[in-house]
Amino acid sequence: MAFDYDDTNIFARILRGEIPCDKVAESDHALAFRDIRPQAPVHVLVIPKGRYVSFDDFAANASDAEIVDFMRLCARVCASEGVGLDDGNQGFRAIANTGPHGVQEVPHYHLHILGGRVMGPMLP
Ligand code: DGP
Repeated sequence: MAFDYDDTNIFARILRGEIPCDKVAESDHALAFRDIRPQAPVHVLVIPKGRYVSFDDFAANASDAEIVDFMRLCARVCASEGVGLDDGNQGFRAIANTGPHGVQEVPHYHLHILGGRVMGPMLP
């Protein structure tokens, strides 16, 4: 996959407004929306607005401002969805599937926030 960004991926199309999404929250540099195939009562995807293929692309190449903004939006989502520990909730799982071994389907970096039930053990 390298870090070659494909502007036709489905999340790029959501960001351009070509495809609708069930928006949860938005910030200057990031967007949060519900996964179309939810795996838990809470299943939100948080994506940067910038053109980053994967977790490692984002971590290596996004600006400090983009990274902080992204993480703060994640915190806002956890609070508003009622899963953030800070509010006395039961927590969540955050997953970034990355590349072929991570079984990443959409080549635009996204963090899955899953909650509302006890998660199973991590797969090997
Ligand atoms: P992955 O790349 O494997 O981390 O998973 C991508 C996730 O994106 C998967 O859980 C389903 C979700 N997804 C795929 N297409 C769409 C879409 O058009 N809209 C929304 N909201 N979610 C999508």
